[in-house]
Amino acid sequence: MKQFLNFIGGEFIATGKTFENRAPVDNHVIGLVHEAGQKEVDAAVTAAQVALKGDWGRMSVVKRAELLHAVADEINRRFDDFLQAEMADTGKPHSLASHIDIPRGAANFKVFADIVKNAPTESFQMTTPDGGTAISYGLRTPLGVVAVVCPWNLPLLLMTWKVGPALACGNAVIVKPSEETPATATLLGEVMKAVGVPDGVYNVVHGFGPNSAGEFLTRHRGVNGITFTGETRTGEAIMAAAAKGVRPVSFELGGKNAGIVFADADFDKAVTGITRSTFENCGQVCLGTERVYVQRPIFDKFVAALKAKAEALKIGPPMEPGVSLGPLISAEHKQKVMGYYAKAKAEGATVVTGGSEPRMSGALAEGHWVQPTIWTGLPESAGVIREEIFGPCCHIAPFDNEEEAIALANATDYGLATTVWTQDLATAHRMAAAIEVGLCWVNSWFLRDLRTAFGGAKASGIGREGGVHSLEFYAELRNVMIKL
Ligand code: NAD
Ligand code: 6OD
Repeated sequence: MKQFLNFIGGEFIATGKTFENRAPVDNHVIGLVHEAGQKEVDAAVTAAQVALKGDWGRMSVVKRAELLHAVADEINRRFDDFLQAEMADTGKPHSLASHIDIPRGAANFKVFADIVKNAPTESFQMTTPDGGTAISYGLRTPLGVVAVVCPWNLPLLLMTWKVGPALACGNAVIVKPSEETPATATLLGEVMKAVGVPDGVYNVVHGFGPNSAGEFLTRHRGVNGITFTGETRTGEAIMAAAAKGVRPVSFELGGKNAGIVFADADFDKAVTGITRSTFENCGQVCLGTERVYVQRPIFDKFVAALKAKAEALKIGPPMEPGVSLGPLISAEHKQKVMGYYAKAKAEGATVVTGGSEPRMSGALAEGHWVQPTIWTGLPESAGVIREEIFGPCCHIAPFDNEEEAIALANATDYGLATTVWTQDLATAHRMAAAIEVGLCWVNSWFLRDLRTAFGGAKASGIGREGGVHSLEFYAELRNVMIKL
């Protein structure tokens, strides 16, 4: 039986307490995960603190950047190991994991190594009250020990999106992967060891949230900052933990994102774009579209076209040719999504397509499959329009004009992302300015440039990461004033 061990101070550590890691495609047991308790979390914090005082703390940014490039190269050399591990843990299609998850896992190290190496700080010269001269400049220093608490939907991508810049800035990290997806964070420990990242710089503690590794880590006073991706409700609990000791947080949280399609949009591109934003990764993308608003003249045609696209998606396991829709992550998550499918019907939705479970054969019948689903006809007060579902589903409603579309898009506590489809540049700019989100895609979705700011407005997050914005969290900016 495969064992997923903690990685602390450069050693793989077993504990007396394990839990099962199950495959979403057929619910078979992939392996046993060794849950970290308070003792292992304490050890990880100590290992990280020791690393900061050792070679890592003294290493030049150039040398650090070289090591992080080596990490990326080693991930690419072991590409297939990471790919197999990610597909086993998540059940996501090979086409997705091989084009997005693993390549981004490597790129996150290279991009942030280069950004940190090249990012300047400010510098001023001034005349002092006594008529002399002083020069001041900014100096970036590491935050210290950074806790990285991760979700399960894009495990390697989202973890390295935080670990890359944190290490580039000279911090030591303790990663708490999701209990659902322990594999790639563990594998990354082997990579760190192989390329010579000093012991204690990268640590992994496995377990759950409350009364387990997640809570022990985020409450630990030896942790100097917490970067978290996950549900808004979990963010509230972590923020309360971080308040003790006034430790900074960077949060990427939930969403209930609107997709807006104007009548002048390139119709085929808009349908393809909304198909991706609604169904990719089985709807388990925080940036995904669960509310679609389509301008009335093309509403019926758009609903019919999206229905055809949804029904053409091939559901199946990662390696089956042509598959574009995998399972949901867990039985618990399937229960939640199916609960919303039932709720939509109870609320009076017209089920355009889907709404139930696909029939899967053999061992796959034990997997966590759901049909891609489209609803129409609900009032904006309906639960499936207000609450984040995180499944392959959306509600489509018509709108008549720009003001109405803006009001509909903004009528939510969340503010993560939107995707707007129009060929009118002026409409696009006005929408981008008016919709209350951290990320606005126009005629595209999930198109990423890692030098740009990424994060959520309103209840979708705190802070921005990406490019130099990551440095604002992972480094303390010290001002040095020198009187000449
Ligand atoms: P989750 O909040 O349930 O769990 C995320 C992580 O937090 C897990 O590792 C979990 O063990 C840990 N955790 C849970 N309770 C904790 C506690 N009290 N203290 C410390 N740690 C705790 O989220 P999930 O179900 O893994 O992921 C799905 C959610 O993540 C969705 O809401 C989605 O929108 C969001 N998400 C947001 C972004 C973004 O960039 N904004 C990206 C991906 C996912
Ligand atoms: O692309 C990224 O950097 C990123 N953080 C994506 C988040 C996806 C959410 O599921």
